Amino acid sequence: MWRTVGGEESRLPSREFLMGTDKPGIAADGEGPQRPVHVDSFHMDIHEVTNQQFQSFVRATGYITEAEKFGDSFVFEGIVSEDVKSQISQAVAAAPWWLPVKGANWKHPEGPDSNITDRMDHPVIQVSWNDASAYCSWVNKRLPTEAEWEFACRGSLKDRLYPWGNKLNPKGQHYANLWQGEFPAHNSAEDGYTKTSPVMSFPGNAFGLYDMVGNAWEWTSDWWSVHHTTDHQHNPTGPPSGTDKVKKGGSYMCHKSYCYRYRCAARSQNTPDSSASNLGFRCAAEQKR
Ligand SMILES: [Ca+2]
Ligand SMILES: [Ca+2]
Repeated sequence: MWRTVGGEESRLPSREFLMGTDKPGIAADGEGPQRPVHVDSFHMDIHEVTNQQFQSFVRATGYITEAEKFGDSFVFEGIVSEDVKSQISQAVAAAPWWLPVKGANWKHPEGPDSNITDRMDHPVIQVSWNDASAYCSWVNKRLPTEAEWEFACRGSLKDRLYPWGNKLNPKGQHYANLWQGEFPAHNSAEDGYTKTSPVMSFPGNAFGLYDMVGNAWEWTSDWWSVHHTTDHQHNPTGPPSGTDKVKKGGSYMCHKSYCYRYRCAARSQNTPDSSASNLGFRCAAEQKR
C-alpha cells in the first residue's frame, strides 16, 4: 500500500485531548505543562513518507532537496563507512556522533557510497522541513501541527507515555524501532533494525497509525518554543515565528540513556533547512486526498 503516491490515510476524530505532560522526561524540552487542546477532525498519513513516495515527487517535479543544494548532510557516525569517515575531520562538539558527510542526501543517506535501492519502503530521510513541506503541498496536503501530531500519537489513550500504553515492551514485544544496547557505541538491534525499518514493521496504534514513535523523527509545522499557555486551545498552530521547527517521535537512534524522546509528549527541534539520517515526516490534511 505504500506504493500509492498520496499514501494511505486515517481519519481522526474531532476531540479534546491533554497535550504535553506534567511528568516530563526531559523538562528543558518544554514537554509540560499538560494542557487541554481541541483538534478538529483531520486526516493523517498512516505511515512516514517513504523513499518510493518521495521519488515519485522528485521524478514528477524535478525537486532538488536542500541537502543536495548544500552538498552535504548530517549522518550518524555508526552507519558511515570507514572510507567516508576517513575523509571527515569536523564534527558537532556537543554530539560527536553526528558527522557532516559530503554527498549525503535522501538518495544516499549515509554518503555517496550508500543508496536506497533496497529501502524504497523505508521512510525518506535527509529531508529538511522545507523539503517536507514541498512534498506535502505536491500531494495537496500539509505537515501536521504539533498538536495534531501528538493527538495522533496518543491514539485516544489518556496520559500514557507511548502510542500503545505505558510499558515500552509489552509482553516482551517491540512496538517501535528504537535503539537497544549502549548509545552510541553498540546497537544490539534487538528490535531487528540498526537503521530505519520498512514503514509499518511494528504494530499500529488505535488510530491505525504506524511508527509514530521511533523509526524516523517527524517534522511538524510549528515553530519551536518551550513555553505553552494552559488556556484552552482550539487547533493551535504554535508560535507565529521562530528559528527552529518542532520534530516529534524520536528515531531508531533513541535510547532512554541519551534520547528519551520516543514518547508522545516528547519533542525536539531543528532549523527548517536541517537534514539528518534519522529525520523524516508524514503529511496531514483536512479532507481525504
Ligand atoms: Ca532498532
Ligand atoms: Ca516516526
